Amino acid sequence: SVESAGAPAPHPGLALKQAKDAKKAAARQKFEDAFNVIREELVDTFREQGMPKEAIEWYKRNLAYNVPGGKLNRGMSVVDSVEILKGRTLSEDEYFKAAVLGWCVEFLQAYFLVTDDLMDSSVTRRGQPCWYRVESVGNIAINDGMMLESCMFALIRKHFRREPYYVHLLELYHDITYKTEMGQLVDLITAPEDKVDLSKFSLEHHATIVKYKTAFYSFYLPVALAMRMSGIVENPNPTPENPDPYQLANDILLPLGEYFQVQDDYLDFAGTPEQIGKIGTDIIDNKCSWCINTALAVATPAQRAVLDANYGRKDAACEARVKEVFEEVDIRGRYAKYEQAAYERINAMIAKVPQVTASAGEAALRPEVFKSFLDKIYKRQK
Ligand code: DMA
Ligand code: MG
Ligand code: MG
Ligand code: MG
Repeated sequence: SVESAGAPAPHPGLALKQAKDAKKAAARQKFEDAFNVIREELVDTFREQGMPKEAIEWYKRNLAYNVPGGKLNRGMSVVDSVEILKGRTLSEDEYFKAAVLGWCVEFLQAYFLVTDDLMDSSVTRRGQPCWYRVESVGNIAINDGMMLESCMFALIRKHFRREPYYVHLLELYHDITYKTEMGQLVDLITAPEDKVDLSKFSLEHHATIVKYKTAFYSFYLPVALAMRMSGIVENPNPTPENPDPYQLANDILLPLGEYFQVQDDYLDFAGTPEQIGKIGTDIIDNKCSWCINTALAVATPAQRAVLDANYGRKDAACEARVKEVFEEVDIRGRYAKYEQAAYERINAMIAKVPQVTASAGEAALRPEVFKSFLDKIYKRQK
């Protein structure tokens, strides 16, 4: 037969996976191509202000070092969501605009990460030294971070100022930035460097922190932006059968974001730097993370004493003692259970989203928007 003459025929499942991976890679490439256009625009505008040559070079390096190179889940979700909401392939112009909104989320994220790494005294990010630790950057990273935020508003103004939903976009970026900063505040003051008090931690307190510092900007923001761009409006008279689409998105995406940050907390402990691109600092930083809260809930008095004596100390041996207790109380097994339960709980919420039958050509909030986001993060290893 034909098969026996050459190499064995590939397994049909494998061929499907390869086709899927190729499609994913192409989508990522297209999104990254949009970044090159956006970066050129920003640098041109910067140059036109008559900035000195060294400033132009610095600005370029800030953009190149801090904006691309992440997983791009948040940014690409804007594009994916616009496609799903509109229920069709986007025109080139629509694609680029959706990509601008997506890259704006990535700029916002870059701003948060540059400042977060300074405040968390982190060492590496995305497999390279944190920006503030790069030779001759130091505290200039604070201003560089703020400039990344300003880039976002400059881009929205340039590409959306004539759109009827412009003010909604501005309000979203402003409101969500504010909420994220509230979350960072609670995260930081719950983790004082000089005073470890594990009795202040709880899973409820953790839930508040992660909702504000992560869930709004990472999950609600990309989808709400896509909804605005697709022309979806609020429902001023919501009923259980016909809910407000923004409230509905909020109700599903915040739990999804909480799950995502629990993954981040778990990977801070269990992931290798090669895998997650950063060195975990939560134990040394005295963070109110999912791992310590889960351990505290089940620790014996002896284990609790070890945690009290070693958590939040700037000392590798203390960190190792805490990690031993995490292993003893089976944080790995408990996390696997948590992840499965979260996945099922969120899927059940998505299954209840009313199937809005949109009239032809009209965008509608479809459950696939949430499903696609959930499937991007389920069992993630980085
Ligand atoms: C993430 O907190 C939240 C923001 C706003 C960056 P984190 O410090 O756990 O993030 P990472 O683990 O990436 O430093
Ligand atoms: Mg951090
Ligand atoms: Mg932090
Ligand atoms: Mg973290």
